[in-house]
Order: sequence, then C-alpha cells, then structure tokens
Amino acid sequence: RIDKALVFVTLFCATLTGLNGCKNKNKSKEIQNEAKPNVVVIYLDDLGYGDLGVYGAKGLQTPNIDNLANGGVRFTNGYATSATCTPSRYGLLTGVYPWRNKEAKILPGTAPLLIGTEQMTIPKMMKEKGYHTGIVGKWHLGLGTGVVNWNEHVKPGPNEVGFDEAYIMAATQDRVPTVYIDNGYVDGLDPNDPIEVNYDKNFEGQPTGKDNQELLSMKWHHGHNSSIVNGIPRIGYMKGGESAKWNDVDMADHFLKKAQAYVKEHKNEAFFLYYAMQQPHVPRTPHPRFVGKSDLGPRGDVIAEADWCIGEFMKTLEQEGLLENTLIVLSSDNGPVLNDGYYDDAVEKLGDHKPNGPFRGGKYSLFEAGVRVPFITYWKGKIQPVVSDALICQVDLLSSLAHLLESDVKTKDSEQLLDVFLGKSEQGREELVIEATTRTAFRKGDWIMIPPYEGPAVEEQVNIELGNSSEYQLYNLKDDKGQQNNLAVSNPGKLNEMLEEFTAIRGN
Ligand code: NG6
Ligand code: CA
Repeated sequence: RIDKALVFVTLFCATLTGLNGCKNKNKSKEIQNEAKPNVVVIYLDDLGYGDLGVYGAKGLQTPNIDNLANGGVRFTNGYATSATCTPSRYGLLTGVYPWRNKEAKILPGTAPLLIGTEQMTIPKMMKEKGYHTGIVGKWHLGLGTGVVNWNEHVKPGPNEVGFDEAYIMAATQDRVPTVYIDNGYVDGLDPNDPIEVNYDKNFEGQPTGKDNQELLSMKWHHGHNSSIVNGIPRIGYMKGGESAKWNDVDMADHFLKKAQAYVKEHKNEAFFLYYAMQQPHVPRTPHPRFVGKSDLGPRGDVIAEADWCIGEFMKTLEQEGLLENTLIVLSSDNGPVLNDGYYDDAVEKLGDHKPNGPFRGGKYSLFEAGVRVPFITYWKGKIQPVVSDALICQVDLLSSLAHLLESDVKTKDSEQLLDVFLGKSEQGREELVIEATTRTAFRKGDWIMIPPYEGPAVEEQVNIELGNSSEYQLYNLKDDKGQQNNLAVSNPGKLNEMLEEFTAIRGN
C-alpha cells in the first residue's frame, strides 16, 4: 500500500510540475534559478543618447523602453566602446577594447570572422556555466575565413564563438547579402538559385542604384548605389537567392518572433539571449503599422517600432513567468546619425528633437555623442529604480556577468562592476578609452582628452563633427557636456596627467 501511495504521489508531482504545482520540485528549480538568472542583452543600432522618452526625446514616444528605465537603472554615463558598429559589438562580446584589434572596423558583408574562435566571449563564459545561448538579429562581426560560399554551411560565425543558436543578418540592413542566416545556413534558399556576393564588382546585367534610379523606392544620398533589393539600393553586389531575400518592412516582426520563440523554447533552462535589433540604422523601413507613429519621419517611426517590439518581448517574458528571473540590459552600439546615405526625411523632419541629447558629435565622432548611449538595466524585484551617474562601458559586461554567475572569467579591459549594473553602487570606472574609426580618446573622472588627429573637422556627408583637430582638446564634462570649452591650454597639468595615463593604457 505504501508503495502504491508513493507511486501515486510521484505521479501526482510529475503531473503538476508542468503546472508549477509540486512544491519540492519547484524549490529546487528556484534554487537553480537564483544562481542562474537568464540574461538578455537588447542592443539597438545607431540609437542616440537623446532618442528615448526617458532621455528627453521630442516628437517620438518610447513607452516600453521608458518603463524599463523607470523600473531599473538608467545610466547617464553609459558608453559603447566605439562610435561605429563592428568595433562596439566586438567590445561588448569579448570584453576587449576594439582598438586592440586592427581589423575591428566597419566590415563589408564578405569579411571573415573578426572574433577568434579561441577568444573568450560572453556566450562562451555563460556556456561554461551551463547556459543555453542565442543570438537573434544583427551580427556584423564577419563570417567564414576568407571566401564565403553562401550556398553552403557558412562558418565560422556566431555558433563557433559561443552561441548555441544563431539567427542573424550577416552585416547590416544596407549591405548584401540581404538574407537571414539560420545557424550558418541561408534561410529559405533555393539551391537552384544560388547566391553570389561581391563587394568589388557587379554581376553582368544586374541593375544598380547608380545606373537604374528608375527602379528605386528609396533614393541614395551617398554610397548605397550598388545592388537593388526591394527597391532599396545597397552596399555591395549580390545575385540570386531570390526566395531567401528578406522583406525589409517585416524585419522587426521577424526578429521579434525569433526572439520570442527562443525564450519559449528555452524557458526551462538558464539562457542568454543577445537580441540585436536593426533599428534605427539605415535603410529605415518601418512596417506600415508604424508609419507616421512619430513626428520625425521614418527614423522616429522605426524607433517607435523597436519600442513596440521590446514591449511585446517583455510580455513574452512575463507570460512565461520569467520576469523575476531575468536581467535585461538595453543599450546601443553607437551614437546617432540622421542622413547616413539615403534620403529619408531624417534631417527635414527633425524639429526640435535632439538625437545626441546634450552632447556634441554623433556616430563616427570622437566627441561624446559618438559613444555615450542610452544604457538601462532592468530586473524585476532585484533592481530598485534609480538614475546612476556611474561611468560604465559595454566592455564591462563580460567580467560583471561572469561575477553574477560565479565564473572567474575576466579580461584586462572588462571591469567587474556588477553592483553598479544592479544599481547598488555608484562606484563605476575611473577611466575609459573610447574609440571612433580607429582614433582613440581618454576619459578620466569628469575629464576627457582628445589627442590631435588629422582629417576633416566635419564629415560633410553625414554632417557630423568628428572630433579631429590639430590641437589637443581637454574638456570637463561635468560643467561642459557639450564640449565647447577646450581647457588644454589653460590646464596643462591636467592635460599631461591625462596624456600619461592614456599612453600607458594604449601602450604607445
Ligand atoms: C558606412 C555607410 C553607412 C553605414 C555604416 C555602418 C556609406 C557611405 N556609409 O560606410 O551607411 O552603413 O557604414 O554603420 O556607405 S554601422 O552602424 O554598422 O557601423
Ligand atoms: Ca551602429
């Protein structure tokens, strides 16, 4: 009889476990969860410091991201490592300053994998701790080892540097190949219509943005005059792969569905998800549901679209009962740009919105707005709402997440600042080296020092001040957020101190 009763209880428990019913089982799951929270990094592309409601946006609403910020830590001194995409993503995932790698520049769609397969990465560190790891969205860190055949297994790529699952676009929305890649295989490819990609020359007889303006639904301003896909001229040439080509206006929904499916599939194990959204990078192609959602034209509309996606994604976490057990980090890979190569009204409809917030410069710039980005952490029940002025950088996530997971992984450049990320401490970094198109500058405390660089003061095509000058520049960001008052001449003591420490870190 006792045996029978036991069997019955066990069966009863087994049945209820799925419905969160059996106490003992749940307890062990709780203990496991306590030590192994899920981590989600939501990474936007070219979103500026001032582009969110909570950071002062005008003519555009971002209620879902604002909710995260208002319920978590909103950083005012949060940095990407670099003012462009590839290097920032490299710094985020490897915990190594991108300027240490000479190849960490904006990559074409045919570039080889930038991260060494032996290198430590956030997903690798998490895998070592028993996590399942996934990426959905923009990769832009190179694929393969040289010449890639897009019709075969494309590797090495994200799967070889720590991601168990990878559903990506290879480079950017404005670069070929304009297809999704599902764990190394082009999604939806018809073997009878193979893909060819070339960044140097066109395939015979294929129309281009340069020669076939009549075929365009979006006009190029600079660059972006090679192959035409969905009426949009791109960077680079591509032939074939018709059935695999993405639909630009559906991209946000497509990635969202993949991110939601990933969560649902892995809700019963600890997971790390890198959700790398394409907005508001060019070409800005809001789904028709979002056209006109902002006063700012397509650039504002796609930010509203991204915000909606994040709201839907949060709903999924909530519905799956994962909110209390998931740390969310939201940031952007670099600062804002208006005209980045297409005519899309970003300049014309700007109104009094300030994508760069109070800062000078923008994408590509060594001034603050190139790298100072929205930075938010959220963890329901674990993080108390606060605005933090602590100095932090995306490069610090590797060591800090390692600490959270009780892993001893650490890199020289990645500081362990878990308490800062959790809003329990304001003791951030002392100093930081920032980078923009291979140039570097040095922040220490409230001060920033930009050494002299050759090159134009303004990149005319995008109308952004790059930070180049023949003089040293020294600013006190506390009183001078907009970097208007160069103190290099009046404060030579500070300049020398900064220069010495900067040189020691840069090693030249
Ligand atoms: C630039 C492109 C720009 C954008 C950028 C990469 C031209 C003229 N400009 O070369 O449009 O694609 O690369 O942006 O082609 S990033 O956010 O991925 O770094
Ligand atoms: Ca970017």
